[in-house]
Formats: sequence, structure tokens, C-alpha cells
Amino acid sequence: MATLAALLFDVDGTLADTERDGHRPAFNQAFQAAGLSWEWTPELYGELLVITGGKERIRYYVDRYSPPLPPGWSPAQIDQSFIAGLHQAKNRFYAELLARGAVPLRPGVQRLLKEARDAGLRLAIATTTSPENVTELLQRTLGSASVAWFEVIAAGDIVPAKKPAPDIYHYTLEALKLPPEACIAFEDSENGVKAAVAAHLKTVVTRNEYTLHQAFTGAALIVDDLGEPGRPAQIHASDQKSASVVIDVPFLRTLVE
Ligand code: XBP
Ligand code: MG
Repeated sequence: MATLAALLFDVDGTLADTERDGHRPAFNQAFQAAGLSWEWTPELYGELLVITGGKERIRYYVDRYSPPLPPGWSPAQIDQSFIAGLHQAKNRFYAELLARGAVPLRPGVQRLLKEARDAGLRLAIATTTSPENVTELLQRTLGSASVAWFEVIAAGDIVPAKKPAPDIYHYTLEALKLPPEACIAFEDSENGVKAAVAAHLKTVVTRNEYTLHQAFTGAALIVDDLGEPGRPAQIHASDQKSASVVIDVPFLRTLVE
């Protein structure tokens, strides 16, 4: 038994469905701008999501799928610095998509953040994505003041091993100076749940189109989304007896206290 002190949020797929309509088309725009004919369809992108981290995902695609190179290019050209350049371009295109409002927050996210702040809970981000992508998403969906709502924004290359390694959660807990028992993590994917559970965190999964059929071993609760008053979210697995729930602060306290 512990007292709930903080909520730790993943970003991609959890705060918003950023992958299919955000990162994926931005990767394609970056490939095109670099003169590459590569195209990541929604289906192929689902396969590539097994690898977290945009730079790591491009490397995996090149090594595993041997995509065509323009005439005169050699495979050695696709080195880490080339990939880093592609990735930076992808993040610029991603920011443009967010600025156009292409990626809204998932149901219940804005509500729960407000309720948590009103209840005096501390907030943090623990994500694999690049820090600039986090700031951009928060500013575009919740306004520029929202970045400061999060006491810790742990993102991207700040730790050497990305999810499913627990490092980003260890980093976040250390920065908050809190034990895992006082926190709840929010994730959408198997890789994310592995990271959170390995850091001994109670984890709520809001699954999405890409992660629907994944195994979330060790998760405390699996739902379709956080729900809204009058439209509770369906529960797919938990110790709770009810079939649907609006995930609010009193409910979250029952998970840890
Ligand atoms: C998110 C990721 C990221 C994003 C793209 O995983 O794996 O790589 O797909 O962002 P999680 P970057 O939600 O588990 O943190 O290109 O900035 O890496
Ligand atoms: Mg995620």
C-alpha cells in the first residue's frame, strides 16, 4: 500500500495517436526529400513499430528490408550520420503536421491531466521519442503553458537503452525522487509495458489500433482509452470487477492504495 504521488505518461500512442498519422507520413516526407523512393505504408509501419526510436527504426528497416537505393548510391552511405539527418528532417515534417492539427489528443487525456493537477498529483513524461516532439505535441494540443505541467520530461537519447529497457522509467523516478509504488505509468504498447513493469510500476494500458493484439504482461489494467464522463472506457483485463470505467484520480488511487 502506498499513497499515489505522480502519474508518468508515455507519449506516442498514449497521449495521442501520433504514429500512423504523424511520425509515419513525416518519415515518408523525409525519405522523399532525401531522394529515396522508400514508402512506409500504415501496414508496414505496424511491423516496424517493433523497434522503438526513429533512428533505430530506420536502421532496422535498411538492414532487414534492404530497400532500393537511388542509382549510384552505395549501402555504406546509409550510415549513422545519414540516418541522423533523415531523422532530423522527419522531426521537422512531424512538427509541421502537428502545427496543422493533424494529431489530436486521445479521449480523456486532457481531462485526466487537469484532474491530476487539481488533485496535486505530480506529472512526468517517460518516452522514447525526441524531446522536441514532446514539446511540440503538448504546445499544439494543450497550449504553451502545458510543458511546465510536467516536472520531468524524460525523452529520446537521454538514456542509452530505449524501451523495452526500463532505463527511461528509472531516470524519471530518480528525477522525481519517488519510489515506483507511489506512481502509475500510462502506456499503449507492449514495449512500453515491458519497460514500465520492469521498473516495478503499476501500468495502465490504453491500447490502440497498432497495439490491439499485443500481450501486455504485467499491466494493472487494459482499456481502449481513458474514458470520459458519460462514456466510460471498456476494460479488457484487470483485477477490477466492472466492465467499463472512467479513469479518474479516485479510480487510480484504488490501484495503488
Ligand atoms: C515511441 C517511439 C518513437 C516514435 C518516433 O515509442 O518508438 O520512436 O515512433 O519518435 P514509445 P522518434 O511510445 O514506446 O515511447 O522518431 O523521435 O524516435
Ligand atoms: Mg507508446
